[in-house]
Amino acid sequence: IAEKAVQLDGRVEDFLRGGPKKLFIGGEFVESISGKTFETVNPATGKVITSVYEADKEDVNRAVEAAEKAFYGEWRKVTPSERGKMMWRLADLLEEHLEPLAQLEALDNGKPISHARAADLPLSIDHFRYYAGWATKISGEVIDSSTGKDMLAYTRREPVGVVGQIIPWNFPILMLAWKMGAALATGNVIIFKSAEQTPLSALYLADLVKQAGFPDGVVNMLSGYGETAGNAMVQHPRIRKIAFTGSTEVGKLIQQQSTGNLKRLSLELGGKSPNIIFSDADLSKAIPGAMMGIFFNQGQACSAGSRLYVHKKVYDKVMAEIVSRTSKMRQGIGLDELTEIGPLVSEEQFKRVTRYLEAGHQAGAEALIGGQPLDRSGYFIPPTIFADVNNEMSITQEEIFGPVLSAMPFDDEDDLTDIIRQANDTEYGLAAGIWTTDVRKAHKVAHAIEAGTVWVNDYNALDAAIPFGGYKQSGYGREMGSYALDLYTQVKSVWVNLE
Ligand code: TXE
Repeated sequence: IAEKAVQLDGRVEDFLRGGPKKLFIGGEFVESISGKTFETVNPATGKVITSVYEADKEDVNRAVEAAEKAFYGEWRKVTPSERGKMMWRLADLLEEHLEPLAQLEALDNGKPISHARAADLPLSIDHFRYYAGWATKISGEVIDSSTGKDMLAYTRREPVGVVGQIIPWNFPILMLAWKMGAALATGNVIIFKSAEQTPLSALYLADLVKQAGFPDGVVNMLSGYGETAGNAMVQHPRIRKIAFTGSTEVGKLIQQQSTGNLKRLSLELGGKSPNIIFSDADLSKAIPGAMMGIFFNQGQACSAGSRLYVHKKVYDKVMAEIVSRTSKMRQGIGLDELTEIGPLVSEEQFKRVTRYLEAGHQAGAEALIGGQPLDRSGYFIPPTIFADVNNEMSITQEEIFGPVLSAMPFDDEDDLTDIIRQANDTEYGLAAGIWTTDVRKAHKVAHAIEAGTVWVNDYNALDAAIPFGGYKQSGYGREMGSYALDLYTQVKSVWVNLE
């Protein structure tokens, strides 16, 4: 157990001082129209950090007005190059404010501060810089037509307009960057809603958006609940697109609720990703890779490698080593620099994961380590490894979203059919890992796996340039890389009769 908190940065203290944190609409920090607020809780202690204004339908309407005003006004006049510069400036500001933002993530989400400093923030900064570069590279084509007339036909890639972005609580700043980067580079205006569990870092960042020089109304930040503010965004006829990351359940709801207004959707949903260790793998890499695959961010990652398949020849050795290393992981409050695994984000998640632990025990799975919530304040679930599991159990089929690994040996690695079948035996298809030194096997399995990302001899590698998204019920649309530009542009064909 690690427990010594870092000294809070003065900027975090300033930010948290005073009354409830305000919404950011039309370039101003404003109270919600209803005046309602909600509290945000430190998951390491269960105590309230502060409260924030709660956006509702009326606030969404107000944000849409502000966004449209920007879209048809000031934002139009900003050149692509200037847009890119603003995004780069925002990235620079994020870099300057890396420490307070990392601290807010650790405080509000519970994640280890060392991870927020080394992963969440640097990846977010890179993301804005990557898309800043795209701002000047959005182009159409000139296409020869066969109409027989003298025609000039060309395409333009135009922004969608007012886009809604709804994110979860597991990577508050990083998910914000994933959403905003491509949308801003392509000239859209944004209504953004953070998750109700983790509203703070987005509101801190709102001030940086202002400093970076974006015209008022280009970025609007709402804090609020899914059923109210989120739903109002989904139903709003003048929000032309929703980009959502969250549960498959809510993804389906959003699809149903937006049929009436035919919104464009991109959905990045849950996962139950397989991680496969073949007997020829370099185990010195595969073992820490499998652990990081499941325990990173307390298992609260859509890509978590929650199903571990290990070839029977090395199964006992691998499991013994994983258990031994797991027993040495330091669990504690996110604000301690030595913490490797923090609390879960909320009491609700804590209860949910606890129920899965019970389901695992009841189904006859053996907990090699962990298996019971920690008896202390805060929402701590220890890293848990279940063995003797099969593909029928709920713990191997459903997304647990906690530090809970299900491990299974597999028999045949010459004929790959069976392990591929097992890996694909899920309704999800977000990611997968393969550990082997055999190139042929690596590519054969990578091609056969039904998932949007496959890592070979690595896990959880991310880069703003490499697309990410789901197969099957893990959603559709690709964020990151050039692919995300398609989510935020629409193509117009212009015909000019030259005769
Ligand atoms: O997610 P929700 P929750 C999974 C994970 C987790 C479970 C529940 O398995 O245990 O979902 O988490 C907004 N209209 N993932 O309940 O509800 C909500 O306000 C519009 C996987 O926190 O999906 C928040 O901003 N928006 C996942 C966001 O959706 C709505 C990450 C996510 O919340 C809404 C998070 C509605 N009707 C959870 N209802 C991943 N794949 O990364 C809720 N929201």
